[in-house]
Amino acid sequence: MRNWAKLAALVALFGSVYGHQQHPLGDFQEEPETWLSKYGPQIDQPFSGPLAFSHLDYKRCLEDVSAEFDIAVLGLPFDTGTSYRPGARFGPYAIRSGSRRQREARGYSLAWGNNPYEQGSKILDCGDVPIIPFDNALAMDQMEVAYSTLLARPIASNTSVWQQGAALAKDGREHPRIVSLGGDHTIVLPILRALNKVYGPVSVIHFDAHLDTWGGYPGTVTEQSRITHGTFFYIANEEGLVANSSIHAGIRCKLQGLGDIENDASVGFHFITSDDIDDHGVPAIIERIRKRVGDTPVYLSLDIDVIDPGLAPATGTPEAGGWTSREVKRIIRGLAGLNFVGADIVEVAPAYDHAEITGTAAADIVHDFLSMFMSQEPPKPTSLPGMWPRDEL
Ligand SMILES: [Mn+2]
Repeated sequence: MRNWAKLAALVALFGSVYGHQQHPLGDFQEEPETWLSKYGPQIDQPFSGPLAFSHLDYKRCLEDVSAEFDIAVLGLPFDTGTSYRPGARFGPYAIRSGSRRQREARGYSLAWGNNPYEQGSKILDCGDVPIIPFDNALAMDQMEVAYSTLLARPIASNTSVWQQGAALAKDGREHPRIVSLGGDHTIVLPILRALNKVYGPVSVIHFDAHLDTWGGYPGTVTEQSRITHGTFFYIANEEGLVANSSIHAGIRCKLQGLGDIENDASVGFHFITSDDIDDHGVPAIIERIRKRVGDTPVYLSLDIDVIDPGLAPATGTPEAGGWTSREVKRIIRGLAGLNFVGADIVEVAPAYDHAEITGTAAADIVHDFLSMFMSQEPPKPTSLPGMWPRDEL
């Protein structure tokens, strides 16, 4: 055993002397190569980096008055106005997470024929409003103040793609536009209050399975408890914020009765049911919406539950029999050129998601909102080499 131990010690000694390259005395070892010199910038991959919408610049715009933008993406993580499943306070996180495969360098879509990030407008992720989750009255005020704060900022670009913006505003100047990431649908009330100060009453294009024009839920006896994700349009109408040229799209919820529809009309809405897409098709739905709102200032609010729960399960009040994401995307393309003053996507509650289905769909629709804001008219059918010619459709 002693001989074996000696042999092992000798092998170890030779290994330590001859196993490594020797440097002559006086030959200083070179500095190791840096990441930058060898591999270049520390890029964010789709699955890495800080979480901003589509890897946009992220600034805390509410406090950073130097932040410049024409279009702000703003999170409103509020979910204490929901009647069934809570959890939409995580919606802004889920939508940003779902957007990670989107970026400026790969923003061109065939369907739109444009890249919204390369149209000359500065789009910025302005972070989230720090909304109190313990006091809804306070939360409403925080959301209104935050939205008004960003609306009041000067626009960033000299050459705006939104030529009609200044003409719509009461003060005759162009204001930034905000794409809001909810949050439950209640967030639209403070948003409409803020928009009203700049534009007056606006028409609403409302994608949703539900009307959201109910006067109140049973037992809501205080003023604050009247304000919920199913009643905010009723309150908004009481306050004169909604123009009588508004329209719902995708309605299929159950009602208390036809009185709900009469009430809905009194709040200022016409409506398109989910079945209408089978009976009339996408082009007729687009035409109906465009005719209804005309050239008024328009706010677009999209509840993710307009999409079938099979394709967007993570939401507060799912309803079977909805539209597909593709159908909704086609309708949105047909709305380009209307006088949009803002848009939102709400009711994404990722705790109920599977494989990020809902977050991915919502992020894709936000990309459509940006393209819609950038386009003066719906995209024309294109004919590209290798593409199925349009006249054969
Ligand atoms: Mn809703």
